[in-house]
Amino acid sequence: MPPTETPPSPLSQHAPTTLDAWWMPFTANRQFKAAPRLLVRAEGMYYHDVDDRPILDGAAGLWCCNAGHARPLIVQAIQQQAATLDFAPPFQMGTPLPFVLAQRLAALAPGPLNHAFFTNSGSEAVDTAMKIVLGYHRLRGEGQRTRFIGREKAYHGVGFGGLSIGGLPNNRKGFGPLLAGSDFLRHTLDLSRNAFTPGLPRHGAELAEDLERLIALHDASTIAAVFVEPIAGSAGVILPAPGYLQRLREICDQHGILLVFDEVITGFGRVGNPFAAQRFGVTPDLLTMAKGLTNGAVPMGAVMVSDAIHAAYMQGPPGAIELFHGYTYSGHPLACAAALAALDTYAAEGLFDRAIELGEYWQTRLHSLRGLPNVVDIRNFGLIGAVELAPRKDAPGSRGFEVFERCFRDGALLVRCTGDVIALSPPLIIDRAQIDRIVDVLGEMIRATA
Ligand code: PXG
Repeated sequence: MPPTETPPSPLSQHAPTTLDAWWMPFTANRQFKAAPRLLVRAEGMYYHDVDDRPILDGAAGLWCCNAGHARPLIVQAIQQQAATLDFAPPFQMGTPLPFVLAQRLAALAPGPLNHAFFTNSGSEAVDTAMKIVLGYHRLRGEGQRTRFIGREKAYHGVGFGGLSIGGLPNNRKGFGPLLAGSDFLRHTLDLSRNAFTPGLPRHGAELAEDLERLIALHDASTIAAVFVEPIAGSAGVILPAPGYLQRLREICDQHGILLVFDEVITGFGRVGNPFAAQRFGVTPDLLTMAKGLTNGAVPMGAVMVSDAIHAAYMQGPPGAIELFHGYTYSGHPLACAAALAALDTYAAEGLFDRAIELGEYWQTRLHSLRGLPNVVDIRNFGLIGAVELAPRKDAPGSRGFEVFERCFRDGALLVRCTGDVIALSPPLIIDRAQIDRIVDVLGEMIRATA
């Protein structure tokens, strides 16, 4: 066989003969299988589909691949680790890499967030954080603090914990009463006052006072923690007004309530700085992460925990297990190797600065789509963007989906659609010409979609 330049397509080895057996997640299975969109390889800013068309990645996969695809350090680290130590038990045994990674993350995370608990996903990170919070209050003699406060339109994954504090009706409605006692802050999306504002919205900092309403209703002594995404991603990019997160922090402090930032999307440079906590200057008590932690290359999540919370657990008889919680794959060697190489890549290429360096250009170009048919709002912060389209009467979501589909099919561009919002989160290695391309294609496809 003659040598080939491009690696063999996985499809040539494993071409599916039927698409029926895989029940795909968060997907219209029958619609997808009738006209599949299959990606078979990726490099840098581009995917390649089954026809080997390069597809510009405007979504970092699914908010994951912040350094782009097939990055050499990460590929090598995974390959070497797989050949050196594939797996070892993390319960009452250890391997070196999770210790190294936890230390690196402690240095990267804000202030006192110096301890990492490893999971395999964002959902598991959120559920883990909820359990750590409950145990912490119990250890301090405040075991009556069992109530969680989430926020309307929030996404905290699909475990029963994260669902219980999540605020997306479609995700919740099929699954019964969920965890008792959760309540919700109002969301901060307000097109009537903030539509087309470049960057953070001007109005809405006062929505943080909604926490006072919930405290008045439930009494602070019953509330364990407030969970928020600094920027909500899945709901279609919802930004906080300046001062909103600061005010949540103040109110939590006044009442002994823990504040948890879910940074599964905002972490690892998406808004400049390693975490949104640093960009916004607000330090939570716990911080959840996943996705960009390994650049999406191996599943992994983590919860960063403050010194005070960790210290509350590290007492009693030294032989006692401090937290009855963990996953077979907590701190998996391959995931840790990928994460360390991802952190090295981010550092070597200054990727945590990119969202700030490119932020203004991104903002100007995105807002040039204002005035196109059906565009009712454009939102941006860091290297996140959203173009909101008016829903069709009686078919909400169909216009957004059609634009997404057209971008892929006719524009060779991957975007994310969530309802009628087109969400954008390109790899941080993107250049200006590629930003232009995203905006041009998206504009063309919005025009082509009635
Ligand atoms: N928290 C947040 C803030 C997330 O965005 C999760 C938790 C759950 O992570 P896992 O790894 O369990 O999926 C997420 C996930 C979208 C989209 O449409 C976003 C996510 C997942 C799927 C779709 O933007 N985020």
